[in-house]
Amino acid sequence: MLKIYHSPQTRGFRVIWVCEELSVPYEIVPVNFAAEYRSTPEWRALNPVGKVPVMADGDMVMFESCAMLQYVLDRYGNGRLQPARDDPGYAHYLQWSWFAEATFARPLGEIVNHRREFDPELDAVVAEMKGRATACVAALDAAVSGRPYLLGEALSAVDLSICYTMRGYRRMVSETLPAAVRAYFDRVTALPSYAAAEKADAETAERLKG
Ligand SMILES: N[C@@H](CCC(=O)N[C@@H](CS)C(=O)NCC(=O)O)C(=O)O
Repeated sequence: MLKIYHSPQTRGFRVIWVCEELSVPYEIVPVNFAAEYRSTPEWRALNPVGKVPVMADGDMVMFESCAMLQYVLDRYGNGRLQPARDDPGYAHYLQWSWFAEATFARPLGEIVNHRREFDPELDAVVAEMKGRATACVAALDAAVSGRPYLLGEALSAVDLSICYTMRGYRRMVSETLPAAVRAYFDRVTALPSYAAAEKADAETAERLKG
């Protein structure tokens, strides 16, 4: 069974959500997010840069959340939640898959990193990062205008990945979203798999407390 090494409220949520949507069985291994634990040789053996999440499938161990999504889709998805390679939507599937982490999540991650290192925070740095994230939301707003999902009529894994990042945007930058992206976010997070992933996330938090 897939093992997802996960700390609550972090990117492992993406993998849990996709497993829930595909009904792929998985087990969560709760991970203490404290920097001290993430710098131990034990954790670095699983994630050499000391971040979360990690996913294992038998002897295969990997880090990078969006790569995990692709692995789960390719290995267990039976063609669900992604267009076929010869589908005209495949190029945009790739584009938004990378965008979710490399472009949209990046400025949000920089805000978190900056706040961890600088007290008081430098307002100009945070404002710059918020501006970059907001430009991503504007791009998404245009992309989902007049269509239910990023690729058109069909839900795909990019919607889950992008909406995970959007949660961080709403928490860190603004709860208010432009109209089309707001409707899109509400639509995707109304999936039963989202509630199931939230439940799994909350249970992970409980297990770490106990
Ligand atoms: N690109 C990586 C980013 C991983 C990442 O930054 N994870 C955060 C939690 S969501 C983390 O571990 N942050 C701790 C740190 O950077 O020190 C991925 O998608 O897996």
